[in-house]
Amino acid sequence: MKVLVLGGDGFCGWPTAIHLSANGHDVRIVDNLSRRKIDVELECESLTPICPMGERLRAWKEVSGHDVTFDNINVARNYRQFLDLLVDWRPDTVIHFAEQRAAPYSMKSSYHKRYTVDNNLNATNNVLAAIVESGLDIHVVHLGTMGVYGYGTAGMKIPEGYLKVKIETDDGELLDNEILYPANPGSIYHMTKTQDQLLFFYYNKNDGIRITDLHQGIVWGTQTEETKRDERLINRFDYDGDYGTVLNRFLMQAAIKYPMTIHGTGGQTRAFIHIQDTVRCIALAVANAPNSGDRVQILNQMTETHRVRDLAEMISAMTDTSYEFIDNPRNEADENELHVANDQFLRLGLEPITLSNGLMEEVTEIANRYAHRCDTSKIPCISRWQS
Ligand code: NAD
Ligand code: USQ
Repeated sequence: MKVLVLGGDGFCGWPTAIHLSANGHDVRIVDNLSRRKIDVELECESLTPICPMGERLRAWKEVSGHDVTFDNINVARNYRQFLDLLVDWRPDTVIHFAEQRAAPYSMKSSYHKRYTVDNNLNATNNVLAAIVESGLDIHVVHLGTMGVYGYGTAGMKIPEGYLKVKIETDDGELLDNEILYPANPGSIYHMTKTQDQLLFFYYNKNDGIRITDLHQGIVWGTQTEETKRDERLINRFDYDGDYGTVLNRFLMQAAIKYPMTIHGTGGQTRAFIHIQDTVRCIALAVANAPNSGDRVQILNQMTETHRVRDLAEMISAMTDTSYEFIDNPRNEADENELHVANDQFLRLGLEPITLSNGLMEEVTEIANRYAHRCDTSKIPCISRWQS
């Protein structure tokens, strides 16, 4: 299959691109390298030494024999260039990772709010409008987030995208219906993902575009089978207060004996998935496209849920590192339960990597190995949700 990977230079996009290439797909990457430019803005780099795109692709050709090509296009801005690429190359599938993905970054200032909304919504709308204009029957696989649901459970497991409801008619009759699960975003970034859902709903209804929206939990880990094959293929690892996600931050903090930074009471429960499972899930989604006429297919891409303070306790016991409860810079519930349905990926054959069998390897292989590259002044989360 011909697969176009938008955002293929990023943390999830790069390992996905070479995983699909290893599986025999013809892969082409589109990225505007905005994430690398944000590193310059934030004066912080990936803990792991990531290579420039050209070197990554040469290394992949050397170790695998496969060609993956790269186009530097801003999908949110360069509509014509993107449309021309679709028409010339005629991909079967477009995987859309090309969005600003950090909640704290999206909340730093009005500039960051406006950039995130502008970039994410225009990128998604341009992808969909260009597919319609191309006249091609392309399957879109989008990386959404568990955060579109909020993190409550209303006494039941969060279903996969759609909520069964009963509607009372004026005659008092009860009708069964299914609606998109009510959106409940917790940051400007998460809000853009709830808006993406409406764009998908509309273009699917009006133009019949086949769409899979993957509501992904927090990704942890760094390496996959493919990125481990050569040092030049190494994946990025964010640990700073804006882009670092909680579990990877705690692992890195443990490696340098920096007290783990628990926000508030640490009673926040979140969904997690290892990066190796992310790339497997996306390969499964590519292979299992919806049929023409199907509604948007939504899958919850997560494998386990954990409370933030339990993660800190687990890592503390493993590594003998302390933790601290600090004022929460975010506006979020202190404590929540979270139960999530993920039956569709399990049915498709996903065998999850759990924290218990992957954590120690991550500490020793990545966090300890590159600890000397850490700038500890970049660890605190200074982006506040409310002034
Ligand atoms: P990332 O920032 O590492 O990668 C995103 C890539 O997209 C970057 O390489 C960036 O340069 C590119 N990009 C952004 N805007 C673009 C544009 N307008 N045109 C072209 N390229 C553009 O983020 P990631 O962690 O790989 O996340 C990828 C996707 O997965 C995001 O949409 C994110 O919302 C979603 N997701 C990530 C996580 C996580 O824990 N990392 C969890 C759930 C969902
Ligand atoms: N947290 C801490 N200490 C830290 C960092 C974070 O206690 O040092 C807490 C946060 O306050 C929050 C939780 O950990 O309660 C998760 O924060 P996070 O930064 O790991 O995750 P989040 O901001 O939700 O965003 C990440 C990705 C985003 C993705 C989302 C999936 O950056 O792209 O959409 O996870 S989910 O959380 O399921 O919505």
